[in-house]
Amino acid sequence: MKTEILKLLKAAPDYVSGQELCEHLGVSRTAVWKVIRQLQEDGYEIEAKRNRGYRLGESGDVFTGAEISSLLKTKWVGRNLVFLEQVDSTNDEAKRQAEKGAVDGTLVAAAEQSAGKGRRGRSWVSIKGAGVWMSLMLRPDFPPECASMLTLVAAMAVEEGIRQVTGISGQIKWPNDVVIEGKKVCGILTEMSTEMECIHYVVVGIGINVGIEEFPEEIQDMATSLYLCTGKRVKRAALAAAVAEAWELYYERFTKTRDLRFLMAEYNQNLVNMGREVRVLAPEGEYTGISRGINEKGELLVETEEGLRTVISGEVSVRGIYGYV
Ligand code: BT5
Repeated sequence: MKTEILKLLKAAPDYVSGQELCEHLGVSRTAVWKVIRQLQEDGYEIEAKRNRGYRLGESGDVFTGAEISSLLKTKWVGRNLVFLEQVDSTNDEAKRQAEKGAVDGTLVAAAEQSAGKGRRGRSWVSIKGAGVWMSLMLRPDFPPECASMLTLVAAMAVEEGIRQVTGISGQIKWPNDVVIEGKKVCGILTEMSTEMECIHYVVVGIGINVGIEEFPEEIQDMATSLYLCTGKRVKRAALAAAVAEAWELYYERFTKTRDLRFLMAEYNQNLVNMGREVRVLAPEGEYTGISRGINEKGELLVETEEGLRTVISGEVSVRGIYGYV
């Protein structure tokens, strides 16, 4: 009901009468009033005027399930939305939801993570109220070897979402970072549960630094936020909704071919190290070469003195010669 009332208030050019809301939703005036109070507590400015009704004012950065839902224009992604003020990790919560039988496309978002995760046991700084910390849970019918490509699909969706909301173009640092001005603004963590060569479910976790003003010293040189880049306050719910929409479009195309042919050119245009010398840190050793972009399987092609090498995501990191990018 909260989302419904929010949608009605947003759609109205002026006041919406209490009566109208009651009739539309088939509930009492007291029930409507209670929801209005909750919305005000969430941070919405709602003016209540006798004989006229309710009017929504200019609201700040409200990040709640109802706000995200009221903005979502997707067909199936995020239609089941789990929003939490605080959680250990949205990826872990998405897995718990999956185990409980949640539907394909479930979106888990939180205002704060107490144990945000990066790859290989690394931690992810997830300051309260300052980022989009969210995970998509999917139940695809393609084989497990296709799942690593989802990280690349997500990076493109994030880049698209950021562009729509801020007007700024980010770049992609293969395989799982989105960067702006050479610094990491978003990290992606894809995890999956498989059952006999089939995917039981996949969780694609997305962390976008939105309002962070200062990072811990260890990552200060490599991390940035949309606020630090633009000097403007970005609304997290609008960004989350834009990323989910872009994700749905890209993902539906991906599932048709199960490869990245449709996205390769666009992806390579956005690749931060394209045509530049990179350092590949692989478990078997380190080597350098020129980044030549991804192939249709999402692998990175690196031209070395011994010839073209194919880098598979997972265990490797790719760095610039002099630093992170
Ligand atoms: C990642 O790992 O970049 C994946 C991050 C995924 C985070 C999302 S948030 C929602 C969902 N729930 C989770 O628990 N996780 C996902 P990796 O490539 O391993 O990078 C991790 C490294 O990035 C750390 O070791 C730090 O050096 C750096 N780092 C940590 N927090 C950061 C931040 N907020 N911004 C930029 N860099 C950060």
